[in-house]
Amino acid sequence: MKHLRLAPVLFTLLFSIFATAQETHDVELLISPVEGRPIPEFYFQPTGLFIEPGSTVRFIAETPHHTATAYHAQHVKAQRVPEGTEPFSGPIIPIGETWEYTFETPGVYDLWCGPHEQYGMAMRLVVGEASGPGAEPVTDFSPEGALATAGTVLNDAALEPENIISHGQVMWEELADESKALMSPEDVEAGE
Ligand SMILES: [Cu+2]
Repeated sequence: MKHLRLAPVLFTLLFSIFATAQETHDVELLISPVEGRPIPEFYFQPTGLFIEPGSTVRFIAETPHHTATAYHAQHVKAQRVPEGTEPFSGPIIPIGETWEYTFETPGVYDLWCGPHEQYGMAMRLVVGEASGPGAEPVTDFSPEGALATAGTVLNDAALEPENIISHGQVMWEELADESKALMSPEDVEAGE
């Protein structure tokens, strides 16, 4: 009889462990107009997200024509995902649809949106721990690095891996306006 009484407790415990590891997190792909500026903001929401290894992220195209693409050497970009991971990229997601990816290898993953990188559409996932090349600041703001405003977004203090870990997620609004200001690679290199 003793064993039978323990069974529900064990079941609950195992279920909660399983549920934690297999969690799915939503990230919205957004465009918002900015007052007094001809070009809107393009961003991932949340812009920083902590997940456990084995978790899935569902990218939701609330607005049209976005991708979620890894900063990977095979994409002719600075490597900003853990070494040994595949050069993953979603398709251009039609509005109202989703694309999912499961993150197995621990480390920092920086992602960009194919059509909107130069407008600052980049995000950071911390999978389990703050390790790998994505944990280092962006130093290349050229098209082969994290292009211009995408680089300044990723370098924002709110997106520091340890900050993402301690808060769980970081919203676009938490980033400094200066990090989101549209810049050319030359502007960034000149420190403007
Ligand atoms: Cu986009």
